Amino acid sequence: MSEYTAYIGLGSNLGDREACLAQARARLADLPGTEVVTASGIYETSPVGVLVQPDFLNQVVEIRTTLSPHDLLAHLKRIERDLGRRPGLRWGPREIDLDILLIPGVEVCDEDLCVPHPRLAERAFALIPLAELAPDVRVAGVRTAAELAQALRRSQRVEPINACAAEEQ
Ligand code: GSY
Repeated sequence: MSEYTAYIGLGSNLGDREACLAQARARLADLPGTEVVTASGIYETSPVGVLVQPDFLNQVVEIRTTLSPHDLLAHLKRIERDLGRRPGLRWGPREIDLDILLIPGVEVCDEDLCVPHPRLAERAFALIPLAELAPDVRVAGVRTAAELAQALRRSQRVEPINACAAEEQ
């Protein structure tokens, strides 16, 4: 497959959250045919979905890859398992969550994978870091990541904890 850009959402709210994100970034960089281009800052965010659970750390990573979207998904699921994630409550706490948020120019939806992520346009914890990397990327057809992030900024707590995370890459 020819190389394309994908934006991956990272989230952790169990264990050493920063270490989980760092290990996930390292594992993404090791995937076949894949390069980590850049990473957003890390944000502490209030949980969405199941509200009574620890706060998350969230980040978005931009990659270039030749893996097909379904192969990429399979690798992400393996990394989640390797970093300790076990099946549990659907929207409950987890060491690591890796989602394909967006692949510019690509729409896929089947029983295994939907890209763009179906709840991206309502999730400040994903949109704010995405807008840091790609403010002009179109998320829901007509609106950009920056516009959607701005609209949600006050409704969900999303606070930067580490403005220098991108420099580690
Ligand atoms: O879909 C990602 C897992 N997740 C998160 C998350 O990463 N951050 C916040 N703030 N809330 C969440 N709820 C779920 S489920």
